[in-house]
Amino acid sequence: MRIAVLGGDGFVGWPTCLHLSDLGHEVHIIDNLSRRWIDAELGVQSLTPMDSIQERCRIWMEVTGRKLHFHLLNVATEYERFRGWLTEHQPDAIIHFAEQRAAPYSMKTDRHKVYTVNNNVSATHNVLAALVETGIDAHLVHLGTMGVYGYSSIGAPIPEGYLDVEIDTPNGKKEQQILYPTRPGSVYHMTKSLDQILFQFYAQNDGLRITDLHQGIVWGTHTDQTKRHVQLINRFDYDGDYGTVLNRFLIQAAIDYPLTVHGTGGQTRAFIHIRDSVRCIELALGDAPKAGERVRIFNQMTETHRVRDLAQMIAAQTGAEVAFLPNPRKEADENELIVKNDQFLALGLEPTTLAEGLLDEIVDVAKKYAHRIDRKRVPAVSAWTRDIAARIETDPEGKRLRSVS
Ligand code: USQ
Repeated sequence: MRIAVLGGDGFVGWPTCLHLSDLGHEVHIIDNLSRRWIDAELGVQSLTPMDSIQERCRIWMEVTGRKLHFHLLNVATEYERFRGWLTEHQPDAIIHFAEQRAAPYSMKTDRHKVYTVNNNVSATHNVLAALVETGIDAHLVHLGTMGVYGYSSIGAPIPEGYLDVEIDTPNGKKEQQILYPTRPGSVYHMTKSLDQILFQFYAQNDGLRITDLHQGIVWGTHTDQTKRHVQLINRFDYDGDYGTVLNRFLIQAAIDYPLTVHGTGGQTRAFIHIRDSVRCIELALGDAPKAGERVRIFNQMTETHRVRDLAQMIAAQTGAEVAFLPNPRKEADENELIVKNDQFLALGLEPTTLAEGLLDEIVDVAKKYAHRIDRKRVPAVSAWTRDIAARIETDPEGKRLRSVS
């Protein structure tokens, strides 16, 4: 297949490109390199040293003999260029990662909220409008999030996208399936909720073939392909805005930094290893809906864990300290989470779980590159509201309290 990967330079985008190229697909990376610009804006860098996208593609060619095509293009702001690109290249599938993906970044300031909404919603809508206009029947696979469902404890498993409801009508009860009601917990998660409505409309109105992957928190860094050469290494975020919880705890343990649990750590979340993430995308590509069918929604996760259990498990393994900090986010202190993921299991996904020794691999990567970590960038300091901002802990190590005399 000829596959366009929008956002193919990012944390999941890059390993996905390598995985699909390895399977023999013709892969085109479309990216505006915004994630690299955000690093510059925030003054942080990936824990792992990343080469330029052109250099990464050159190395992949050298190692495998396979070409990765790179196109510098902003899908959110360069609609006509993107439409022209589609007409010229006629992809069979499009994988859409081209969205700002960090909840804390999206809540930093009003400017970050506006950027996240404009970028994410425009990118998605531009892809949909361009597919209709060009008449290209590509399967669109979108990286959505488990966070669209919200985190209230309902005591029932979260279905894969659609909820069975009974509606009272004058002729008795009528059964229907509706999109699971969204309850986003950040501006970022809200944009993915808006995406769902855009997909529903274009699948119904224009027969676009769309799959939406409701992905959990990705952990890990290496895949079989990124390990093939040191310059193919994936990015690894540890900072308070882009680092995600499990990867953050592991690097914190590696550099002897207290594990930064927000609140009581009673938040239960869904997780998936990066290797499974790229495999799921392969499986979703092979299971495209037909024109006229509703959007296919998969829950792309393999297990659920409570944040404090993760911290305690890592502390027990590594001897790290656990710090319970005021939560910079507005979220439930404690929640239960049961999630259905039957569709990927039925397609042959064999989940990689936390139990499989891969935690050590991440601690080893973190130790190897520990000299690249700026400890001041570890605390999460983006607050969800003004009131919360007033009580954020910016110094979990307690350095400012240390006597210098
Ligand atoms: N948390 C801590 N300590 C930390 C960092 C996070 O206790 O140092 C807590 C947060 O308060 C939250 C939970 O861990 O309750 C998860 O936070 P996260 O930063 O790991 O994940 P999140 O902000 O939800 O976002 C990440 C990705 C996003 C993806 C989402 C999947 O950045 O792109 O959509 O995971 S999900 O969470 O299932 O919606």
